[in-house]
Parts: sequence; structure tokens; C-alpha cells
Amino acid sequence: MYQGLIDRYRKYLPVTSKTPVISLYEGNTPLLRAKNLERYLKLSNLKIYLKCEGFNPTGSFKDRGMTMAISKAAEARAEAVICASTGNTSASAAAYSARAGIKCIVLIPQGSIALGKLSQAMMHNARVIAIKGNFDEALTIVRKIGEKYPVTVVNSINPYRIEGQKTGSFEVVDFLGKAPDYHFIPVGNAGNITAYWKGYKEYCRGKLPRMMGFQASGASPIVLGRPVKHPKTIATAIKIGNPASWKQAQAARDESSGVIEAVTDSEILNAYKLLAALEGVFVEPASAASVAGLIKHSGKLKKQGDKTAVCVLTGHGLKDPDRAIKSIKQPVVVEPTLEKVVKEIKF
Ligand code: AN7
Repeated sequence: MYQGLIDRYRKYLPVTSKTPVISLYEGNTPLLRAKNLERYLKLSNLKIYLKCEGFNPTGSFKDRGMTMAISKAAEARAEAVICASTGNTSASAAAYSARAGIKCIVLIPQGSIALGKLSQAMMHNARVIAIKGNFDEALTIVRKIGEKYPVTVVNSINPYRIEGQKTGSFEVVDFLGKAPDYHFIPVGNAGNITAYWKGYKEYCRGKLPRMMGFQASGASPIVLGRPVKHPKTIATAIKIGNPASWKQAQAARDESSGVIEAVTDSEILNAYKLLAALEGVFVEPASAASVAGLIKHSGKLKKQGDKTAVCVLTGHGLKDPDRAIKSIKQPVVVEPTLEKVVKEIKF
């Protein structure tokens, strides 16, 4: 039986027989072919695959990094871990810490994290501290606490996080038999684009993909070339104005002849709805930035020969049900009679 990504990819990861593996059997997520989306976009030359990271145990890709970070924290006998988070990191850190018996402290930007994520951190008994500020301010505080107090930081500045997350590319390569031509990915704190690129470089014998990173236009520091003091976007997961892995993301872009560009909230919401309606895949808004990026490039992609693209869908749609309900037509309400219901169905 599948027992998680440390078990599967042990020889590529910094673990030994002494590392206590803290796992919820994360990874091994589906890579779905998106034929309806290909047809809708009239991209007959492009095979689109969706790497559905919302299928991870806490509903996001963060579990890949967290199984590593918490296993290594347990190996070092850490008593507590801490992170700043736009939501998913805190949900994952809280779950893995609970399993490891380690205290977990999370700093979140007040009012800016999706309800599902907050409920996860609370249920797993993390010490949740909401700050009257944004993610970047929370991360600055967390870094300082990590330097001064006996607590392990489990944001992606912790190198074990990147190590775990690079297994996403291993799975893509194992499934396709090679790397895709294009790898589309949302960019927030920029750990994941860093990790996927590292993974491709370590695991791939043949040609490497072009890394296509997308930030939300109201939170696009790497695109603008300067930090954004007051980031704004409905994609709260990537509402980040000063990414920790900024330089590594630029390196991934440049080494791979890729891009890091911005997509607007309305492009994100369009991709978000298309994925749900055409492919049966419900993601959270930030995740749809990868597909919004692909749509933005579809004109250019059409003019190429046969190509393969992977879009990473980083988190599950149920994380942020409020956004879903705000984005779509509300259900009709009728009297509880057969007649009224049949009339509404319009047979
Ligand atoms: C769904 O949870 O930063 O570029 O604190 O939750 O590696 O930061 C989340 C990021 C994309 C961006 N999609 O990845 C956090 C946090 C989803 C996310 C990203 C996040 P990075």
C-alpha cells in the first residue's frame, strides 16, 4: 500500500533510518488529462494535464513539504513549530504537528484567510494568532521568533519544505515518462515554483520544462520587480507582497526560459469556474492562476507543434466555499410541491 512520499522517494530526500516519518500518506495525487478544456480552448495540439494537489490529506500541496519539515523537526526533538500563513501552510502544519505531538503556533493575517483553512488549524489545536496586518508582516515576525526562541519555523524558508515539495515533479515525470514542455504554476511566496524546478532538475534525464509562474495582478511583486506593500486579490492564498523565495523563483524562470507574469482576479475567477464546470475539478481561486496563465498563453501555444502542459492545482475548492458561492448563480427556491419543482426543471 502507498505510504506517503517519504516512503516512495526516500533516496532523493534528506532522511535516514533514524528519521521518524510523520505522514498522512500525502502525495501520489492524480494527474488528470483535461480534454474538455483542450477542446474549449481549441488547443488540439496541446495535451493539458492537471496536477490535483487538493487531493492531499489537508487539501493542498503544502502536505508534501510538511511531512518532511515535521519529520525533521521530530527527529531534532523540537517542542514547537511556528509558521506565518495565508491559510494552507497553517492547516498542514497544524495537522502534521498534531500527529507528531509537537506544539504548533500559526500567525495569520486577520480577515484574509479562507474559512476552511482557519477551521483546520483550529481543529488540529494549533495556537492561532491573527495579526492586524498582512502575510508579509506575519512572516517577518515569525522569522524573528525563529531566531530568538526555541521554535522551528516551518514556512518554506525551511529547506526541508522545498525538499518535500519537489516530489510533485517526480510524480509528474513518473506519470508522463518525461517532463512536460510547459509547467504552469501559481506563485505566492514562491516556494513551490522553486521546489518543482529543483525536482525537475534532479529527477529528469531529458529535456526540462519551461516554468510558467503566475501571480495575481494585485499581488505581483516579482512581475513588478519590487515588493507590494498592500497586496490585493480575491485569491487570498497568494496575497503576498514580498515572497521569501523571490530569487529562487527568478532563477527557475530564467534557467528554464520560462515566465513569471500576472493574471487578473477576473481571469483567475474565469479559470476557476471553467475547471469546475468543464472538468469536474473544484479548486480554490489561487490554484486557478495556473490555468488562467495557460489561457493567457493559449494564442501562442496554438501556433506550436504537439506539446504537453501540466497545470498545478495547488488547493481544494472546499477550502474557500464563500468565494464559490459568491462567484456563481444562486440556487432557485421554490415551494415544496412536485408541480413547482417540475416547472422549475422545465422538462
Ligand atoms: C492554494 O499557506 O503561502 O508560491 O501560507 O495556498 O509556494 O507560496 C500558500 C500558498 C498557491 C502559492 N496555491 O505557493 C500559505 C501560502 C495555494 C496556496 C500558493 C499557496 P507558493
